[in-house]
Amino acid sequence: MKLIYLPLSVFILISCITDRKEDACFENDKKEKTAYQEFRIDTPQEILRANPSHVKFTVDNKLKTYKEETEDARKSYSEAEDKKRFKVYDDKYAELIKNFGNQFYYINTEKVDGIVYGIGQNMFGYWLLETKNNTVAAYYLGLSQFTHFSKKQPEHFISGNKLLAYGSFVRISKSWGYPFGPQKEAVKDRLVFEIDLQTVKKDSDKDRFNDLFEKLVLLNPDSADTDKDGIPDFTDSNPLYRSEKSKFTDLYTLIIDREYEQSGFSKGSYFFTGYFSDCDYFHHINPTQVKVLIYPENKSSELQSDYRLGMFPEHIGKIRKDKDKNRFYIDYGSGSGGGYIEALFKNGKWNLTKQSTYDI
Ligand SMILES: [Ca+2]
Ligand SMILES: [Ca+2]
Repeated sequence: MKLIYLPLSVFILISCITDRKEDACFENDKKEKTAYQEFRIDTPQEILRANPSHVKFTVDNKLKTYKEETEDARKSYSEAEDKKRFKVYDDKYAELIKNFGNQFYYINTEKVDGIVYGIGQNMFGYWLLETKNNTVAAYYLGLSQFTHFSKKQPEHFISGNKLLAYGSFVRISKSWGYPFGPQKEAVKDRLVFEIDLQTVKKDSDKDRFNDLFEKLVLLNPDSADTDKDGIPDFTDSNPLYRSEKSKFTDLYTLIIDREYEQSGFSKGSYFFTGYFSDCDYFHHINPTQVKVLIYPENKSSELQSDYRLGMFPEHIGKIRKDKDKNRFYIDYGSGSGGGYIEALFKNGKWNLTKQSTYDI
């Protein structure tokens, strides 16, 4: 009897896995709802409670509020004034631009004992940057989009193991405002932040992503190769999942590469774009034009809410089959609009056509 049961149970197990993959990757005939979900907005108390213990803050009434800051930023300048402003920026941050390119927006810089320090901002929040001769390092400060660093910053911001910065705590008042990301409002203003750099610089697995960053994005801070595919987290374009080659994995890879091949911003060790997907083919992509962080839908609640709100500008849907067995459709949507991608598989290659059907 056992001889009969064994192959049968194996068969059932395999067919279950296949079905799950089918369901997660392909649209079925029942019309599914994939509408955008508005996330719950954190309360001011929750934001203050979420402040990590390595960050202390005090109030200095001489500093500007977030509202004053953003009003200043909205001021318009003449072409000549703009040119001058860009030149001042390029000159001030020349050393950082040389080493980190345009993957960060630079906020402050200072040279101490031959080391050029900087503060940079990207989609994750704020980073401490260091360049000394030919070695460069960037450390995520553990302060994310809930913190706004002001335009005016202390002239000397590095002192021993402390980093000083001026700013506010903010909350996201609306999840996506195109093209500037989430809209924000102040929770607590005129703050002097004092950040403990010993915590910030901790990199347990010595893979050049500090522990605070790895915890934020759910990489393993104790393994230099989270997905165990032989490519270290730091250089892996898809560090949460091992890359595989298959017809539909190649399709998702191509969709994302196409989206980013023209983007000068996407080149850099600290630049990522994020996606939620339950599709196994999607998980194992191997993009060459941008680095990706992909999470199954049920991981959403494990992510810090500000990260979740700021980091996932696009949605790429499941695959829809056509009567023509070589033709497929995939819906996409972002803060600026959406539509579908028509994918034709011919002579072992994918041909994509993108059709926009709505703008926001
Ligand atoms: Ca690390
Ligand atoms: Ca890896």
